Amino acid sequence: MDQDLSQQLFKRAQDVIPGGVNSPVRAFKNVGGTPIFFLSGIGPYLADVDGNHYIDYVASWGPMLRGYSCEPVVHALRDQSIRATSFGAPTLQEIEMAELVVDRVASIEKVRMVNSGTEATMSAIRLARGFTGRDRIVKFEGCFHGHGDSLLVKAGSGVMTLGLPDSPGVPADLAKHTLTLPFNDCQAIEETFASMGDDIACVIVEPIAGNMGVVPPIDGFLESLRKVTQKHGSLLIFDEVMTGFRVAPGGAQELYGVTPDITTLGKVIGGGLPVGAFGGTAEIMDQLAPMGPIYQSGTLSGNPLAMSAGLALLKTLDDEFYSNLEECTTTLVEGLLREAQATGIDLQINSVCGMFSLFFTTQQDVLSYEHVMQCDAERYRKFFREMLNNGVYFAPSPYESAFVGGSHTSMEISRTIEHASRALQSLV
Ligand code: KE4
Repeated sequence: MDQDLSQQLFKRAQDVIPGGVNSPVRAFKNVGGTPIFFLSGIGPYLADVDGNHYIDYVASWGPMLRGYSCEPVVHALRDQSIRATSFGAPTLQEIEMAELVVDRVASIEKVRMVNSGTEATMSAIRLARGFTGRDRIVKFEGCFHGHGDSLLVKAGSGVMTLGLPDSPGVPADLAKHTLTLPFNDCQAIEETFASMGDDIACVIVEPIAGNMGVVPPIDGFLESLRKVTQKHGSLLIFDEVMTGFRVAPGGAQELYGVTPDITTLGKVIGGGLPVGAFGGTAEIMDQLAPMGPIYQSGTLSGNPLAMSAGLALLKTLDDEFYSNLEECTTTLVEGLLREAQATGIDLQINSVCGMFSLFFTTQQDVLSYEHVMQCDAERYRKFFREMLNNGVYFAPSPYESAFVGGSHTSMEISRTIEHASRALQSLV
């Protein structure tokens, strides 16, 4: 596969952009080789600057739920852009977006728009700390919530020890307020809350982990988070930046029937433009300025272009969309597992509607960060490279989710399975 121009552009990019990319995971560090520079996309297909074409399963890390150049989104952007791209003042589209979010996500009575998932989770943490008057927060190993300082924290030496910075530049004095517990470990959460629950402002969790690959919650895990936070007056934050509007109309909270106090959203709600959001009960959300004392702001928050694109996409997501997405995801996953079995390759796949991950492992279940770390990342890298060379673009990291969208048809699914068969054989 010719990558000459991508290689030239990557070299040029590194002269003026740190690492040549505006977000680390794009640099292909986890899979080796040169990142692909893309030129255009249509439906489930991407074209790169060297003229190569790919069936895409990255979906820009989730936003492209209906594929690229989705007509309603393109038309909405065209119509809005000739009116104005930003006012820094209220618009009708912001109300329509808020009303749609409130309508679809049962736990949200009021919602505030921001410009990224990081802003959403950072703001939600501040809101929870301000609302409860507490500093301590709980997150989980393997879950990612963007690059806010309080969330770039790793577990201390023991399960209930204070957090340590997971990046230079994060003050130890801040990191110490963040506890990092094992995902899917009900006992750890119960013990932690028994010991210090009344000091904990909130628990933030990806209800379906998508940043260590897809790791769904085990039965009772989300319920245990809801129970202990309710008992100790802490808030439960579901980070649905990735799962929101993807795994079900009302997100993972609808799928699992557990109601958080605050929900963070992003990716899909912007239709490919920079958007994040956080919402919850009116009692909590009204603590935000200008209603309440907790400050949060943003020049381009609720930007009319992003609202128009997001609304255009979200309005296309009806029941038929989700049943097709579920069916498409299942067909692909079953096909990949069938080919792995036929090839004798040990492969597990975790999947939920619209998202899945491949784990090369002999383990039966991959249900924790520890399980993920025991998987064969090198095999993933070889599989990724083989698929890429055959025109199928999976996430350039074994610790990310792959995304099926509304524009993938049985043709792309069967072609992907065919290429996977050859890629898996190359691993034997
Ligand atoms: P952004 O700030 O990247 O918009 O959102 C941060 C974020 C928050 N919460 C969850 C569950 C997320 O998955 C993310 C961002 N996801 C990563 C990859 N899974 C975005 C890709 C990147 O970092 O470039």
